Parts: sequence; structure tokens; C-alpha cells
Amino acid sequence: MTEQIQLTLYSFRRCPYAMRARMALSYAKLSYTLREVDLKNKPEALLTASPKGTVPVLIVNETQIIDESLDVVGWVSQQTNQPLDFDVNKHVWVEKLHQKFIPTMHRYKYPERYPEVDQADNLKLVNDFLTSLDGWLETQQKDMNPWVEIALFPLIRQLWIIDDGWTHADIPNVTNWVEAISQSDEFMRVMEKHAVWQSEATEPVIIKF
Ligand SMILES: N[C@@H](CCC(=O)N[C@@H](CS)C(=O)NCC(=O)O)C(=O)O
Repeated sequence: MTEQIQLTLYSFRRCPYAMRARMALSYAKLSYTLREVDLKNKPEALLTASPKGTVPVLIVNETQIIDESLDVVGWVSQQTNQPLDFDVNKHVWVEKLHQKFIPTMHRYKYPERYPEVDQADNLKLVNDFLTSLDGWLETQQKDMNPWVEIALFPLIRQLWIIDDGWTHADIPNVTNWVEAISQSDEFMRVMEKHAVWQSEATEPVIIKF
């Protein structure tokens, strides 16, 4: 049944929100046409589909447009035999991620944009969040909802790829979780590089499962 659905994804390889979409499609084994976007030179077709011009944007059967990453995750889940039975936007850890972690992580990642922020205080907020997440992950073990995992992982991973000798609190569960997913074949494939798409004249890239 799912074979008949035609999917096109506008994405940007390093964008954590776009990673959510690619991870969800990969987990669901839904094949799709990938349009890797140059965010500094966005294709007209992306802006026509979604004028706000962010990625990811998933186009279903050339008509339905889903332009928020968590909505993509929710939609993809519905195509599987493990559909979400709640709104992933409202999951307690997804809410905490957006309200607490992402703003502090941004201030940590781009200190030059936030000269007024005391980085020691900010780093403490980041580490407090991670310590708390670590405790929660310990209770999840293998029972973690895969869609919640996909919603959380790419954003948390961002800290692991900041190359500044970041020393974090003692968070073995978060560390093992980030490292296991990062090193998985599935995630490596999600992170493969593809040529930028500009228009219908560009050779299509099909991600097949
Ligand atoms: N709330 C959006 C956020 C997506 C987002 O901010 N994506 C960034 C890239 S990581 C983007 O497309 N920015 C537009 C730009 O850089 O012009 C979602 O979850 O899909």
C-alpha cells in the first residue's frame, strides 16, 4: 500500500530538523525523492510549496505539504504499524527540548550572538537539562518510543559535534545513546552527502529502502 505514496523531501544535510524527517522516513523504510537545498539559494519550488522557506518540507503525492519537522515525524509514523497515538509536539521531553534545551544550546553554540549571556551560567543550564534527560533515558532502556527518539536525537547530537572541548556532566545514558545512534549504519546513511537540487532540470536523487 505504502509503495503507491509519492514522497519528495526538501532537506539540508546538516539541519537537525531535516534530520528528523530523514530519520523518520528511514525508520519507516519509506522511499523518497530527496531535494538537497542550498539554504542561501533556495529553489523556487521550495518557496512555492512553503513560503516560509525552512527545511524539512515533505510533499506527499504532489499535493499535501508538511513543513514542520515534528509534523513530518507524526505523519510518517501514521504510515507504519507503530503509529504515534499522541501528538509528538506535546511529548513532555519534546516540549522540554524546545523550551529549555534548544535556546540554551544555541547560546552555547553561538556565544558571539549573545554577548550578554554569562556562558558559565548557560553551560550549567545545558548540563542540568542533560542530567535530567540522562535520568529519564535510564528509565526508558529499550522501550523508548522510536518517534520521540527521532524528535530528540538530532538536536541533542548538536552538542557532540561542537568541536570546542566541551566537557559535560556525568551523563552515561545520554552519551551511550548519542554514540550508538551516531555510529549506526542507518544514521550514517541518513547523513550521506547528495548533490544540491535546484530545479526540475536537476538529476533526481532517490533514497530507496
Ligand atoms: N520549526 C521548523 C524549523 C526548521 C528550521 O529552522 N530549519 C532551518 C535549517 S536547520 C531552516 O530551514 N532555516 C531557513 C534558512 O536558513 O533560511 C521545523 O521544525 O521544521
